[in-house]
Amino acid sequence: MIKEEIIKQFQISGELKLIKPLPTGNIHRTYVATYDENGKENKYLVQQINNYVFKNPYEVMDNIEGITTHIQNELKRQNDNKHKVLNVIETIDNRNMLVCKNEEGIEEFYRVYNFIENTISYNTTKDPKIVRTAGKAFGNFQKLLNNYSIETLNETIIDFHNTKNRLKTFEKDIKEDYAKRVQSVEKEIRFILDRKDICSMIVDKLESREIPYRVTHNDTKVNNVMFDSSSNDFIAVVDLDTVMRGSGLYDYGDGIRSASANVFEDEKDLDKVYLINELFESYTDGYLSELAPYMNNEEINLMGQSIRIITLELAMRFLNDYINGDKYFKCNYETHNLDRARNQLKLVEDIESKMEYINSYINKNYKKYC
Ligand code: GN1
Ligand code: MG
Repeated sequence: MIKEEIIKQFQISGELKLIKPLPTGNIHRTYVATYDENGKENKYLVQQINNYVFKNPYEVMDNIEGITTHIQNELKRQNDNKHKVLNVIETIDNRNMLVCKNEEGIEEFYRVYNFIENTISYNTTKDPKIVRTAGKAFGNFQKLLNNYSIETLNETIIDFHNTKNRLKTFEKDIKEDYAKRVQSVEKEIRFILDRKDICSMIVDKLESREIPYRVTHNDTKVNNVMFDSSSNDFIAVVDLDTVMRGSGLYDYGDGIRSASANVFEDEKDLDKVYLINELFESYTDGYLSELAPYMNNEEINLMGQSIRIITLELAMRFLNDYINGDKYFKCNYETHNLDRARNQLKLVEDIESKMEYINSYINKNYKKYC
């Protein structure tokens, strides 16, 4: 549990009433702090940044400050009062995060955001309207950042969505077999290695500039969109840690992967794991309704494959972490990462069986918005 002294280092007025852990995400420790300010209840999101994953939290916060300020200005310029952006609450000495040492003398990093009121987020939803809105929210996010100076962004996790590089690491870690688990997952490894050729598809086109670098969110799960709790319109895109430069295709593919899967990514009953076509259509429609005019043909052509590639990438990351002895993702039980990997591989199979339909829907829909 987080200590009160830590939260009190931030510029928050009122009296601290309650701190509750928020069991969300696979990476950071998150808490909600409730304050009372002259009878009004205000909530804040307090997070301990995982500095095993984010080696340089200063650079993470730099990126976040840059893009939240940019979005704030864009919304103002467009007289948009409906949409919002996360707001970084500074420490009492005006820094964007608190750096302190724990009892063992190890550095820890904390940050606080305002809790956006009257909003709701969905861990899973099967409502096509909500899924369409999520697609719209992430398309809009890229649109708002279309003229951002990409070169100012730090690469906070090197080669984060570089599937080609992820494959290299995977092959190296299989050889090393640190946790002596390789033998038990040979079938899963084979499935991935049989698809080596698709790992470089997006990365190569980025490098040759056939598709553009964009400001990308890099974690476009539906639960990273805040919705208005009464109208269900999108209000803001959150979880900005992995905002970097990259291909918008990974964002689109990851959105479909998470928003249109029938079950959550650690469901063990693989018969339940597949893409719901209607939700794929809704998300795609929402996304293209915002971004289609800004996309080039090469990007459109790769949209379908991007769903397959990002799902394979995540399966590879889960399996790689299992092989390494579960160092990266938070696990609730011993085979958690393996179950996640098997689930995502099943999803890859389902996506592959629907590729023709997926591509034809994207093409048809793209024309509607151009
Ligand atoms: C991690 O913790 P969360 O949900 O924000 C991961 C994503 C994965 C996701 C899978 C920094 O995101 O890349 O897609 O788990 N984030 C990082 O659930 O590795
Ligand atoms: Mg995230």
